Amino acid sequence: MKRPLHSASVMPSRRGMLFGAAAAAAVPLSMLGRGQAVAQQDPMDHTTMAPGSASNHGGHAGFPSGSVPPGRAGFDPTAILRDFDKGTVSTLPDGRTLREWDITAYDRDIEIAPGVTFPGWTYNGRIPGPSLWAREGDALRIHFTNAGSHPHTIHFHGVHRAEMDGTAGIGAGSILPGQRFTYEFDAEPFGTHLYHCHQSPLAPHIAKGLYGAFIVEPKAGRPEADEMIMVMNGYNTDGGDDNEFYSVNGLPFHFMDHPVQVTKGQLVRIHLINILEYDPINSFHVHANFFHYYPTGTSLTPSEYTDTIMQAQGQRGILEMRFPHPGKYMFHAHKTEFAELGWMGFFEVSE
Ligand SMILES: [Cu+2]
Repeated sequence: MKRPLHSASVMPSRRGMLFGAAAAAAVPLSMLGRGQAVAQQDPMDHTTMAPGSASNHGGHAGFPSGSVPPGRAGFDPTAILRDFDKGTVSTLPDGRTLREWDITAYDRDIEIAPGVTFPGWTYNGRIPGPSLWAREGDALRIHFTNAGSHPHTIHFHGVHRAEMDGTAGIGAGSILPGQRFTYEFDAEPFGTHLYHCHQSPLAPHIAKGLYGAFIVEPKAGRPEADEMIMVMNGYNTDGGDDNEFYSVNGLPFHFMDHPVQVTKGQLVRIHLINILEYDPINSFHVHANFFHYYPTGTSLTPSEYTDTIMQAQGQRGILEMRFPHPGKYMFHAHKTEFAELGWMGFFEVSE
């Protein structure tokens, strides 16, 4: 949906700019750096960008690349891969495990790509927010503080009572700036889920960065594996109706510069979540390998053996694979445009 301040005459769409620039310069799309693909000046001040500051060193087999150092962004997608936050654990009088987390929403400017600062809305200062991990049947309490500039909520995917749904207008509803609320429910069903803000207008409240993974482990567990989380997202940096950058775990091109380290023959389990706004479909493709896919992670029996899957917004699932050979293998959105705007990376397999 176009917003009136961003009509095509004021703010050309990313696609228009990309193809216009490509035609004018008569160079392949894949050779364009992101600096050329993104507006230099944003009348809505959604993003500030120093002219010519986006790097384009094209160092990866002809693909444009250049990720921002995690130290400058303030969080590290590689650390997020294996950062399962199990909360503060105690035991209830009935013997059940209680897990508690503190989550604070606040506004934070994040350098998502070299020279590109995104005015994010975050849970705990990072995009995606913390990846909450629980075992099926655990009691959960999420102590939410809104320290941001707008009303927010936390809406969990899972089974719970209406007043714990984090939906504006139901139960506590919108949590206003300065207010707190504790969401309380049980971890069910097992699977790979997510949480996100559910305040209107919904698209920007999600797209600004208010989302994260919510993993519920089956009671009996799963086979031992190198387990990781990949949250697929996008960044609308010009205030239009599409995205200018795409990533896994928050920083475009990060896994090109910092390949995911895995061991030959070891079972790798990826919790893959699509929280992309403004584009209807995202996808995941791995090179030179196949994986078993468990949609939503709610079954212990895979539905498919493939090398490519797609997810609509809010969909997620578990991928399980073993790499039989050492070396570097790409993984990326099979939508080439998303890949070239940041959603690509490498697995690096060692003996
Ligand atoms: Cu919100």
